[in-house]
Amino acid sequence: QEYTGIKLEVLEWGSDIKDVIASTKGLEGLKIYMVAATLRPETMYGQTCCFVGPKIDYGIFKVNDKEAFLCTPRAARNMAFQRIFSEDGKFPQLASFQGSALIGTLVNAPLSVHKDGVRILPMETVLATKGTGVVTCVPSDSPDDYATVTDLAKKPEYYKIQKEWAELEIVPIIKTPSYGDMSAPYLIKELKINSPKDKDALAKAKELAYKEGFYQGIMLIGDYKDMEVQKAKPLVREKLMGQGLAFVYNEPEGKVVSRSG
Ligand code: ZZB
Repeated sequence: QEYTGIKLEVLEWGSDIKDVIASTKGLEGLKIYMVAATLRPETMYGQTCCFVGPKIDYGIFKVNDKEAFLCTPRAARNMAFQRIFSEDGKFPQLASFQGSALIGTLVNAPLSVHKDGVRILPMETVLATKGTGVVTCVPSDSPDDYATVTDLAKKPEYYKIQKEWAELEIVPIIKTPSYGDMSAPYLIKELKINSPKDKDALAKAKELAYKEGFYQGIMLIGDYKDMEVQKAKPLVREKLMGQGLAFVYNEPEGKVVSRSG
């Protein structure tokens, strides 16, 4: 599986992790990025938050003299063998913690309409065995993301978050003939999905949204407005790569675990 790694720079650490970061040696002078793995770079305009699995282990890994990446150790290891880190096969770990510690951290989401940044929020269904363990949230076009932000906004105390973190405006990114200009909320309603735990229905919604978005979608925003998604997708990816905010990340064969299976 070929993903695009999206670099979300940390702007402000959440209260639970601030002290850990302050006392961690080796971070001085490094920009730290949460790295999200996506198959849909063209949807980055619609990012409203970024998810981590609260019980998953994460680390900060030194990439080179300027940058460090925050992701699962498994992803850092894979990246180190894809010439993403300065020394082949090496991925020096500077810190480690669980995802729950990151909740409330503010990050810059490249291309997002939310220019002041978006918050790190918990998603129970994030898989440690896929991508980077960091999932950027696009509720207009990802049914899983829409179901999760809806649930988070309903129970902010339970999730120990501020309600408004889960309620950033959802803007239309892609227009499709069958599902209108926001496929995810449309499909969630159509398939009567009530919870982020509704696994089978969400897997179906995801597949439908993928197909319709890719084959029939038209961009509604950004540099490639009015262009077909099929054409815009590689252009958005190249634009982000040109800005140093994205890179190609390959998931090794045989280790891909899909959420539906
Ligand atoms: C942004 C985005 C916008 C995504 C969208 C999807 C959609 P797949 O096909 O199963 O490989 N993802 C990435 N890593 C994980 C993880 N560790 N655990 C759970 N989910 C993860 O799925 C790849 C997609 O699953 C990625 O692309 C990411 O969400 C999420 F509008 O990034 B995506 C219809 C889907 N729309």
